[in-house]
Amino acid sequence: MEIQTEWTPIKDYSEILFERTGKIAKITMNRPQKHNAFTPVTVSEMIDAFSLARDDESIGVIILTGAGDKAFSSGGDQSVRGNGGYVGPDEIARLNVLDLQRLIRVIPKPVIAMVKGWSVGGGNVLQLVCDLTVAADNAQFGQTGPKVGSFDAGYGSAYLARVIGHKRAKEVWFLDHFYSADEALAMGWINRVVPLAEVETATLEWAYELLEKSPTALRFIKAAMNADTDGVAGLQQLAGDATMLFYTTDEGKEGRDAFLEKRKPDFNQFPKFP
Ligand code: S0N
Repeated sequence: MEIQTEWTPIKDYSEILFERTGKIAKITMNRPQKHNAFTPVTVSEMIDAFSLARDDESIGVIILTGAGDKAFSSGGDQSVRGNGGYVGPDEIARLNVLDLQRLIRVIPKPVIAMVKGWSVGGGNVLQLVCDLTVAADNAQFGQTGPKVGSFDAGYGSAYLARVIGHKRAKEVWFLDHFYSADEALAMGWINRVVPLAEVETATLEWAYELLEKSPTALRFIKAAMNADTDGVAGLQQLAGDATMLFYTTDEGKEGRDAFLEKRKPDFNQFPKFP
């Protein structure tokens, strides 16, 4: 398989890059001078790009990464951390990365984290909530919350415990150590480790493989796993996908058409599968 690695810009932003190659979109946190630490602007730009990639029917897979070889992301930019959240040009303190985490979870397309270098703090939570993670052999993973007076007790902790187990998740958060890519792989924290020079090709290989699979099957598998971990919000996603499919059936359309035609619906014509 020939892997195409030429990227075409989709939209210009100030703190991220948003590009595509064929049916694959790539969102890159672009603040390498700070190891791709994110501000409220970086996050709102990522939310916009993810939303566009979600709505674009020609996009099948989304890659999230960081600019340069030194970092995926070092988390929230501590220099704009104010009282109650991170402060952007509008002077409002917010934790909009939580909205981004949920968006990555509910986007009904596979999201792959491509990690080079540091994956730390809220940045590491972003790789965690991606569906798959391909890491370079120079990647290092860790949480710093208790060291810098912060914590993510949502996906960052509770979901991490589901992924790597409670003992390991407590070790990660309580001690704030950093773990190599091989250690993270052994914990089931990430999916694959490759040499740094091959990380984009390896990520694209998986993206191309995913593009050959049934998008509806992938969508339901993602939603089902979220339903198991995300309570009613996860169930809502799975149920919404079922409704979407039902709307495409003649049985679903009969209900709508009968209402619009002011007649009684004839649901008897449809099979009652065992
Ligand atoms: C990643 C580390 C270990 C790399 O060390 P190294 O290689 O020695 O590089 P440095 O010299 O330290 O860094 C290079 C330059 O980049 C700046 N920089 C790095 N990270 C940040 C950052 N997060 N914010 C601002 N600047 C950063 C350095 O200052 C340096 O700049 P110069 O060259 O000018 O000195 C190391 O860099 C490190 O430990 N970084 C900090 C990691 C960290 O603590 N991140 C924040 C953790 N918290 C979050 O991510 C918040 C998550 C969040 O938003 C949230 C979500 C849910 C609920 C709550 C929260 C919340 O916490 O509020």
